Amino acid sequence: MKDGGGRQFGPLGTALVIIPTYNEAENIKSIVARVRASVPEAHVLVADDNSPDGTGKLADELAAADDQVRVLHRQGKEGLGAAYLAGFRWGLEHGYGVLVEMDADGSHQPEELPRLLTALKGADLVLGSRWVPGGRVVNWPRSREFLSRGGSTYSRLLLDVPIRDVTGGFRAFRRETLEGLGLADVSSQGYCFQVDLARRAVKAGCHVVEVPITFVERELGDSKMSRDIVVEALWRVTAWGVGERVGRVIGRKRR
Ligand SMILES: Nc1nc2c(ncn2[C@@H]2O[C@H](COP(=O)(O)OP(=O)(O)O)[C@@H](O)[C@H]2O)c(=O)[nH]1
Ligand SMILES: [Mg+2]
Repeated sequence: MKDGGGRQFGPLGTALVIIPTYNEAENIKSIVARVRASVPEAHVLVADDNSPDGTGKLADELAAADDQVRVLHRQGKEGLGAAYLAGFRWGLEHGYGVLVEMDADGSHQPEELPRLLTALKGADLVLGSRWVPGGRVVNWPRSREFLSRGGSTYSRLLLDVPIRDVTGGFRAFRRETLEGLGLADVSSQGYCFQVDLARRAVKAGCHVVEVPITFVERELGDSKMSRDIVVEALWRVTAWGVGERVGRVIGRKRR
């Protein structure tokens, strides 16, 4: 497998599409095939947490048949954040110029990847966004939409990040952007992992661009969303927001 060659996307270098999986046996083959068809130059890294349903083995079969597909086997379920961090580390070590986050369940449509990658030519970080004009969700229950919109609004206001879809997970980073985010001390896991990276990028002065996407609710397999993930996001976002405000007030008094 060639690394960092950078053909279609020119100076940015080769893109690595990282797909975290936990029990996605019904989805993994079609999603990888769709990525390979949509962006043939890009490489794929499946980051599997030892899925009991054999997703990792199916991914190995794909990798055996295709030089541009690799699998990162992890010991057990440690959450989305940890899987992405391991995937980023692997991608940076192997010289990729662009690192992409994408779900395995078809919610993020691989056919929209070229638009994200094109936008990255003029940005440090591109976010696939459900909540900008032109963005939408298909087949989502009202409760999920309410939670997602509410979570984004709460994070945007509390953390002062000018982003409409802060919790989304369909994203393209330049390698330099990721290198500047201090990934070594990221410990957030679920949705707040995405909020954490977005707020770090804004703080680092990155040019963040939102590109409208159509998010399609999964048809196969089960969501790993849980109460714990929502609770973790709520308390962490609140703690970050309060911490920053207190820090600013103390800084002002000292001056
Ligand atoms: N490696 C890994 N992947 C995970 C974990 N939790 C979720 N995922 C994957 O992350 C993506 C998004 O999760 P999903 O359950 O669809 O969440 P939802 O879209 O918010 O309902 C999917 O590809 C999952 O298989 C985990 O603990 N480890
Ligand atoms: Mg999903």
